[in-house]
Amino acid sequence: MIKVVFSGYIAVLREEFFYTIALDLTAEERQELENIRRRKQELLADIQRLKDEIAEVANEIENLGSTEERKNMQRNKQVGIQFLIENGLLKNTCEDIAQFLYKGEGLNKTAIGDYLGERQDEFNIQVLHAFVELHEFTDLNLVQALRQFLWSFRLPGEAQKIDRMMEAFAQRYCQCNNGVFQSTDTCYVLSFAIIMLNTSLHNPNVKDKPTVERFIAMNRGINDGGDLPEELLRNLYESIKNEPFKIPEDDGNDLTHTFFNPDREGWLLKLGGRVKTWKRRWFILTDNCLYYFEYTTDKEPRGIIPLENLSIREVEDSKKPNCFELYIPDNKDQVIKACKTEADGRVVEGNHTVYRISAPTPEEKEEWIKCIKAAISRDPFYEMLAARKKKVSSTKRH
Ligand code: 4IP
Repeated sequence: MIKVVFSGYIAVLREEFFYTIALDLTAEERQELENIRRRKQELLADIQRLKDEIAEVANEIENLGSTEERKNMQRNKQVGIQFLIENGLLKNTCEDIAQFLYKGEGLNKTAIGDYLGERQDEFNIQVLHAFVELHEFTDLNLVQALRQFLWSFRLPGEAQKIDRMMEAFAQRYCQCNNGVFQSTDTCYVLSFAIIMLNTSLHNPNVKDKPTVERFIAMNRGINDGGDLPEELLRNLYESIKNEPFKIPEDDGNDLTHTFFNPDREGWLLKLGGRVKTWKRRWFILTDNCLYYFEYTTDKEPRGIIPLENLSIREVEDSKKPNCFELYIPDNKDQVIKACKTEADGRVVEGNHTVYRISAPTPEEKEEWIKCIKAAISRDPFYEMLAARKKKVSSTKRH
């Protein structure tokens, strides 16, 4: 009978009741009573813990307000630097500010990136350099150094800021690892080749995953015209393949999306300019140009189409499926600026008012259109990168 009463959860909490009857209990029952008391204490402690947690969460919800407010709050921590300085909590020297940002405790990494990318005055530049110098890259390979660097803040979206920060990174890397690269430009260009490789390998939207051989081929001649050691490139490739970059505070705009590499290659059919014959050609899209070759192994292209000022559209063709066209907007008869190789080897201007192209499958047509559009859209960052690529690879395909 006592057992029945004791077994109920409510009864556990009625201590006084147990107390009054405890005197009449057997040793065994007393032991059981003891156990129940202990459980009661545990339950009460649990209840209190839950209450505290609920109160804490409720408090947080109340303070947070909307997501927008929360973002603003985080951003305001950037303005907080001024506040800390004014109140004597932070010294107004570039070293101290850099140290504060580098430690980054509780700071929003987007705000750190924006602050560091800013070029308001000489002082900001010094902060950026002091910040980069706090990173130790000695004996790290380029991927390891990039992992460390890209984790310490969020790369800003603006081209000029990206350029400034990556330039500072490349300088620091070369300073810590003398002799690995011929110039900081090589380090800069390879850093982006790696960031783009990360996108190609880990962004599920990129179907055509580059092999290590392709990565090596894409980086031919970038060491001031010479090649980097193949083993170095293989190691960098493997490292990225095995582990993607970890980017702070993902708001859906991480590196795998930001640096979508539009470069692409594959077989397509192309319609002739004056004489309308379809030819199967190997196309390579790179550096804002479309190159086509007769064979994949050819050194010289049969034709080069600079994409500047061109647009792309889908078209129906009565003879070939999956067609698209490159054309000059608002124009009917003007010939597209391009060059081609004649049968006798002479390089002449092309004769196309449009380039009509047919892809093997609807999916490939979509991919080509997407990549060509990305290459055409004038992204100032790609222009800067293309300019550096030209600088470091004077022997690359002409
Ligand atoms: C050729 O036809 C090829 O289609 C060429 O393509 C093309 O040059 C020529 O265009 C066209 O006449 P035939 O080989 O049947 O003579 P490719 O150079 O890929 O071989 P494009 O400018 O498309 O390269 P026109 O414009 O030269 O006629």
